[in-house]
Amino acid sequence: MIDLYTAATPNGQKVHIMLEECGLDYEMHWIDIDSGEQFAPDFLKVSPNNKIPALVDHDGPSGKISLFESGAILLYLADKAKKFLPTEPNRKWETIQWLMWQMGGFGPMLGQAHHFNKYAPENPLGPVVLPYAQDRYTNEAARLYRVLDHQLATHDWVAAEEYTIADMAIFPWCRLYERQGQNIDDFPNVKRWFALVAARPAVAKDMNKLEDIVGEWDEESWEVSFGARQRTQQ
Ligand SMILES: N[C@@H](CCC(=O)N[C@@H](CS)C(=O)NCC(=O)O)C(=O)O
Repeated sequence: MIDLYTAATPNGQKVHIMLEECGLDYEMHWIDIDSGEQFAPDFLKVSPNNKIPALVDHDGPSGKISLFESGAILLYLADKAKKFLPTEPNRKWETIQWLMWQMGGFGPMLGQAHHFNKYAPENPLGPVVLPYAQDRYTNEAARLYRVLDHQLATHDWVAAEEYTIADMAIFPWCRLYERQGQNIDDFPNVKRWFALVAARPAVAKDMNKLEDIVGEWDEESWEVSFGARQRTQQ
């Protein structure tokens, strides 16, 4: 049995999709990251970085195991289920390469684009800084979408000529393209691939579930996510 600690965000959604795709036995525990539940001592024991997703597998290969970081969790589940990570070495490493591209670039940069376009207070450091940050991350997000679009121009799936954990990691970030300052029509291959992934029953099931879980965002949520609460932790 697997306990998954998660929220309705792209990093959580990657793991929801993988668990559904693999048909593994799991229970979801929703962590309200807007109200600060990620700072609860019991959650920090599983996820010392105060972030979802985190997972506890009571039936791991060497007994109970607990993991944080969505990329590590996807690799763990692929290894456990023997699914969605090819075994042929070139295809396996190509998949891991695109997974790392998402973990190190596509996720963090799109996250910054989202932050400066939606959450940053007006001109926090002076009149020039906010537009600079918005441009910097919106442009970098567009560059990364172009890299993905180029890859998908000649491939049905992101890596290894099959549906893998790389697709699952990248897909949820593309849902929020508007908040990242992007127009999906600028990336027609991404658009085609997105529809292909979204049509999978496991993915559609998760997207329906997430629609019911959109939380309220207020000043306190901002403080929890970006303010003093983050700096006083640990
Ligand atoms: N690199 C981490 C990023 C996880 C992450 O940023 N989680 C966010 C939600 S998408 C979170 O839990 N934020 C709460 C906080 O920072 O306090 C992963 O891929 O698991």
